[in-house]
Amino acid sequence: MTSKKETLTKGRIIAHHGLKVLIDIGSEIVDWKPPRRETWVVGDIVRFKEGRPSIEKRRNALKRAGYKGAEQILAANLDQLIITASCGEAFRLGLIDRFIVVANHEGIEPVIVLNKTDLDDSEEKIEIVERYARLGYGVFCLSAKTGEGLNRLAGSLNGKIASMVGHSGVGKTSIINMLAPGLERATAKIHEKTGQGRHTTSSAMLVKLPTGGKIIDSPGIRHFIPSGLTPADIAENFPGFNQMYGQCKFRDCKHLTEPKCAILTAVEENELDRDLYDSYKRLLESLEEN
Ligand SMILES: Nc1nc2c(ncn2[C@@H]2O[C@H](COP(=O)(O)OP(=O)(O)OP(=O)(O)O)[C@@H](O)[C@H]2O)c(=O)[nH]1
Ligand SMILES: [Mg+2]
Ligand SMILES: [Zn+2]
Repeated sequence: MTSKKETLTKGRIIAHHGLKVLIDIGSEIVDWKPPRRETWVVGDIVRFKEGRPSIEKRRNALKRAGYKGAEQILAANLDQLIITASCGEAFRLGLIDRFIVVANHEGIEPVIVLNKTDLDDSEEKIEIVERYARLGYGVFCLSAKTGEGLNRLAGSLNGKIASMVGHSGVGKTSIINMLAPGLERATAKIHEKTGQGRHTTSSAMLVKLPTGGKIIDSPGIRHFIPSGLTPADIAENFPGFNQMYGQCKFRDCKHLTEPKCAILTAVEENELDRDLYDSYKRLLESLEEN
């Protein structure tokens, strides 16, 4: 870590460490304190010019709305968003839909992982997530416990930077531990009473995989409200809407009560899942509330 200033040129932020970030510069990992009033996140590329670091313009960012318009950036410069759910929990498709919208909007490829297929309710849950395969998204059903299905996921990650998101306890860290033997990040049993996770992972960390590619292990997320998206952005990027999008009578159609709305017609004619449409309406409502 000596003479950092002279030798560093470029690196990628892999974690936060107190007030500092950890930067992978290839030959080693160094820490650095970001300038005040700047938000540096995992995935950011740091460039050093005459010893002074700055982050490069992000090609995309995973952002969520916080309270009172505050915005939290979860990660930057991603190729893939791995939206993770598991058997053994009552997962809400709405959360998956929201992540898909944000990924589509940012130009990040969304894929769905269903973990814990070793559990009893797997058939029922596989059927539910297959809806996303029918819509054209990559769906990976696997078990971090038995290892089944992990190779397929590893193959899809090769050469990419991905972030793994989902509820606490779905097994994000367990999957990453299996993909990167020797890593051994902490995991914890879900609460027996509530069936929920314990928020074991407390901050994001980018992990290099021996099979190629990088994956960010992130803390569990219960609610996710996208940040900076208009209702039109939501409709344009909503799973299943793409075929009908742009075919409504009114150009500013919000697909709620408007006449000759292509989305509403598709729901009526069973060409679009009513569940998906309801999830769209709930997302618009939660944006308004926020
Ligand atoms: N049966 C079964 N249990 C699993 C599987 N994968 C993970 N688990 C268990 O699920 C629990 C939660 O796993 P974690 O990896 O800590 O989950 P996480 O998504 O990282 O949770 P947070 O860090 O809190 O967001 C642990 O007890 C794991 O052993 C699986 O494929 N099958
Ligand atoms: Mg974890
Ligand atoms: Zn419409």
